[in-house]
Amino acid sequence: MTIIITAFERSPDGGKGLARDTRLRWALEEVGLPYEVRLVSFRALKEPAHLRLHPFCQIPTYEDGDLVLFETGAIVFHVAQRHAGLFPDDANARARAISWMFAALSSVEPPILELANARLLEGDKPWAKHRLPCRAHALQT
Ligand SMILES: N[C@@H](CCC(=O)N[C@@H](CS)C(=O)NCC(=O)O)C(=O)O
Repeated sequence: MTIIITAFERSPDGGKGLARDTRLRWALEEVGLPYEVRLVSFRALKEPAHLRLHPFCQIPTYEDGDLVLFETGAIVFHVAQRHAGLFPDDANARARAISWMFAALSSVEPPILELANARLLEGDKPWAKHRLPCRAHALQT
């Protein structure tokens, strides 16, 4: 059964690969698993067929036969557990790698996203200049 992941039909970065499906592509390619990509439009994200795959109507998703997963962290974790090449064999080293997976998603990604949103979505607001240092500070702690 071929693994199928979803990605944006028209990604906001103009197809440069900066959406979160990159994480799955990277993990799958590292372990040498073939996969197909189903491209979805923004409209299709909200339709029942996609909602069955992702409760928050987002990409990426992962399908492998009967198994459907969402959340990049969970998907990469699943791939890393089942296929050699991503996790170290040593139990403690593996536990440290898992710590870093959680850190990436819950400590590193949120302030980066905040900063990107502050620049891209709120940069033209009159209060943006004052708000930006607060968000930048979160990245330094
Ligand atoms: N925590 C989720 C975030 C998924 C996410 O934010 N996906 C974005 C694209 S990178 C998306 O589908 N945005 C469209 C939307 O939310 O309407 C994960 O890591 O999988």
